[in-house]
Amino acid sequence: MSAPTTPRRVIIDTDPGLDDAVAILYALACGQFEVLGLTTVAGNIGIEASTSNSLRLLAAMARSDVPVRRGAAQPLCRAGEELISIHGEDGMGGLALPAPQAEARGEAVGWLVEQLQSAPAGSVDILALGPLTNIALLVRDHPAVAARIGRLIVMGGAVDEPGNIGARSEYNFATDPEAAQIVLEARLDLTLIPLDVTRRVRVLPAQIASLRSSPAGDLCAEILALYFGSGRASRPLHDPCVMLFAVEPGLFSLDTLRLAVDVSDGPEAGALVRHADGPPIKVAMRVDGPGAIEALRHGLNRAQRSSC
Ligand SMILES: [Ca+2]
Repeated sequence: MSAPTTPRRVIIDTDPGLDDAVAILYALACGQFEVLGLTTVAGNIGIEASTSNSLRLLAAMARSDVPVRRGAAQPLCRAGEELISIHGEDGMGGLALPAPQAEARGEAVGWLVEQLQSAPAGSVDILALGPLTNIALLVRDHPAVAARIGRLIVMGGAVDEPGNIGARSEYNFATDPEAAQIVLEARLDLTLIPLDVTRRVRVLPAQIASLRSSPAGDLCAEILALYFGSGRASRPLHDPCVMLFAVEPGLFSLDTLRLAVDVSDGPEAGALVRHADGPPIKVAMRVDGPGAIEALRHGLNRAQRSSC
């Protein structure tokens, strides 16, 4: 185990989304993170629903003390798409969540600047679970502040694995290819968590019941039941892999790859391509899938065991 001994200060950039929700629940429950706030981005659903879902999820966990800041409503240069069929009309598969107990105040990028400037350089990590629009705006408009990010762990892209939007393109990067390009070229302490590993962290229906021993685990089990829909033998946990890498990096194996992002207008926009002139990027290419599911279960259930 290589878990940090003190909670790591993190900001979660997110577009919930069912697998975002599992990732956020884990982050709140596992005791390894001090979650400074959630910044929202248009992705699985539009920015208002993404923000509302974040607030409702925090309300369900009695964690409305965690601030939510509304982020980018559109990709940097492209028309946004409403792909609500992925996670149901509200982006959460119709999950029953309480009304928000707080409001989203201010906007995401300005708040990120405040947080990063007021903390020691390198002491705040960003866990990015959606299109990279907010992070690209931070890099583009405030590069010196972006350089103060500790670790930036990003779910996105597909290297050797087929895409989930196009034959080679993954959803988060395909939604805003230019943002992905800006972030990959920013020379930050970036680790990429692509489909090559997230498709191998799969939960089975028979495992859902084992999550039910804490409030976070109960809600996670409800979410996963919706995520399965009907008749699927297993489901990949894309976004939770970001949190699991942050806590248990030993579950993953990294390669350093030189990569570029396809920013054409073609059907593979957003696809990652190996490119000799591309920036060197740390990429998780292999994972202990069953170990990752066990780490998820352990983290979700921690709150019950320690009564915190
Ligand atoms: Ca997401």
